[in-house]
Amino acid sequence: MVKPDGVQRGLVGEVIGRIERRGLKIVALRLNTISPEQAKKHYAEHVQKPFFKSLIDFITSGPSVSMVVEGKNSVSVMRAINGATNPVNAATGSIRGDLALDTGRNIVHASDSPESAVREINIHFSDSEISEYTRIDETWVYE
Ligand code: IDP
Ligand code: MG
Repeated sequence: MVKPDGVQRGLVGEVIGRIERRGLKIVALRLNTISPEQAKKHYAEHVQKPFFKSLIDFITSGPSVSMVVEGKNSVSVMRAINGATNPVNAATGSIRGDLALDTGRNIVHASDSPESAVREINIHFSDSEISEYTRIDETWVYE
């Protein structure tokens, strides 16, 4: 997900470009303002945290871009593309390490496990919105 700060800062293309160039395949994509209900489900694991309310207010404050991406080791690769949660600790070369300074404005979200991915995809997409296709470069990306 490109969070509202990424959309406002004009970084949608930058984020999507990094994902595409890495070789991951975008199979679903939408720009919209997510509802508080969706946001609370999405961040349910953080309901007890002191930053929960500000996180929900922020993530629902304007349009964000939700995506489903597929590929070999896609969860760990996506997390590395994004970088550490706190941009101070995010590696240079990652989205957060190159483009962000504050934990509460860290531009992107990515699921932290295949199980979380399934759960989160179901919050944001219906099955019919997810496309199955072969990318023309797959034989050059995968051995
Ligand atoms: P992640 O996005 O790297 O998976 P999580 O720990 O799952 O990080 O936290 C979800 C989001 O909540 C973070 O991306 C960040 O925007 C926000 N967040 C996490 N910890 C803090 C904090 O201590 N203060 C403010 N916001 C936080
Ligand atoms: Mg998380």
